[in-house]
Amino acid sequence: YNDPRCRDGRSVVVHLFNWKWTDIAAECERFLGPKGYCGVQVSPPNEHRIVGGRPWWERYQPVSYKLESRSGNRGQFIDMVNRCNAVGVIIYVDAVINHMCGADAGEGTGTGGSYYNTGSQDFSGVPFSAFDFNQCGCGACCSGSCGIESYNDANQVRNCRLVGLLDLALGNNYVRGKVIDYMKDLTNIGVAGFRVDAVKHMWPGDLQAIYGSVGDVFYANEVIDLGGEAVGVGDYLHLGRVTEFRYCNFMGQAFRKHFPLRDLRTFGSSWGMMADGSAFVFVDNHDNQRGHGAGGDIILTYQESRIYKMATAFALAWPYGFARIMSSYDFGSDTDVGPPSNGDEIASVPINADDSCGGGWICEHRWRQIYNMAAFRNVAGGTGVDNWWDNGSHQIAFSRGNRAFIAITNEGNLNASLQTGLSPGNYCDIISGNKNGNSCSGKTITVNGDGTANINIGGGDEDPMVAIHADSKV
Ligand code: LM2
Ligand code: CA
Repeated sequence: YNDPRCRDGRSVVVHLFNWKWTDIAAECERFLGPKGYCGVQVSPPNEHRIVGGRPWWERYQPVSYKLESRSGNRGQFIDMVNRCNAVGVIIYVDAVINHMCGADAGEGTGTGGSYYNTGSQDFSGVPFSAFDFNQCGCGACCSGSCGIESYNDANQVRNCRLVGLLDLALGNNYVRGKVIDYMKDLTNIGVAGFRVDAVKHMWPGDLQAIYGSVGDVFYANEVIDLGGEAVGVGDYLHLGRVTEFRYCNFMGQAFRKHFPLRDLRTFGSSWGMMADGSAFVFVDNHDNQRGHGAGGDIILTYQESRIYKMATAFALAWPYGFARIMSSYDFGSDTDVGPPSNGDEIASVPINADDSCGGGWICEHRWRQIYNMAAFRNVAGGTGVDNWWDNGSHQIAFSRGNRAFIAITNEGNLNASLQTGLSPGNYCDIISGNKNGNSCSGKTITVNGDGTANINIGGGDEDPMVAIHADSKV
């Protein structure tokens, strides 16, 4: 369950949040495959509620398990999986299995035309009926309101309604069977794993039974745990990787200078985070980048691009956890707004000549400082941290064995002769440029016979860091 199943030494996945299947297929072929990304986390592919104004979060309100969503239909989904797999890029599905749509939805039809009625709790496209949900009352959900009133009460967290969403009775064999069929349909199509939504709100035993039947694929269990609640990440570590939300907070604190970068020397499980082999890590996700979920103002996003690039560079250079990059669309300050669209149809992602995206799509995964660091992580492979250096404050540098080296300053100019661990030669700095054959469009860094190099970074630079690796030699 913990093995991400990346192909050919790849190591970083991208969340193409709310992209259409046809665009993801093209992106695998034209960019993700060539740049060495491992895979894509896609938005929930199942039929969902249509909410007026089309907020992004309608995707988290399932109506059936038909593969008919705002991102496209079943045929388009299958074509995407096949085309991505063919270029070595795997697909993870965001599986929303804790609940169906909000109790407030009433009567209607979903994106695949299936009828639902939340009064009678009928979802004809599955079908589910009232027997299949945790009902209000101390038989299942014992909170007065039927919602989760206390996160100190594990029964409420698992059996009551998360933000009013009708809560599936996953202990019921019929319900489990429908969820298993859905997930197996996806693995049969060629999906390599799942980001499982709202895992904190499901019983570990139910998930164990479901995963046991779905089979041995990758699972990234989403559990928001910043401490102090009845349910935590520890309850799920036997079920695959688990999201490490503390990591987002630490990255925000570090690059906002709440503590010196020097302290990151020991960054890892000794900081109260889970073990390396369990962690699913990211600087931000689709919730906390817009103030949903946990984290608040400490979270770094594309909106503060300079320190976001710095934090992402560190995250991808540092050997802890399996890493996911967020790929956003611009939401300004509207935390509900859905993806760029032409009416109900999600807009295609236009690609500019400089590799960036237009049309309101941010495409962090196409920022050179980010995609080149994904390659850095591939090249570093399983090597450890060596040659740590710091100035006692906000300047750090380290190598990954003899494979890769990075230096970052978050305060003042960095001018020092540092041990890179690399073999002698000229290297292209992949932060400021790209290597093309034997030339480099950015800075060139010379590693001397003894492995040292003169590192000079302006503290006020837009990208106050340099990174080189075995494959960036020119
Ligand atoms: C998740 N992880 O555990 C997702 O990452 C998160 O994005 C989902 O919430 C949540 N769990 C449920 O799958 C989002 C969003 C909520 C939104 C729900 C359902 O953050 O704001 O709730 O999706 O669409 C919305 C309304 C809320 C309403 C609810 C039910 O914001 O006010 O509650 O729908 O209609 C009455
Ligand atoms: Ca539940």
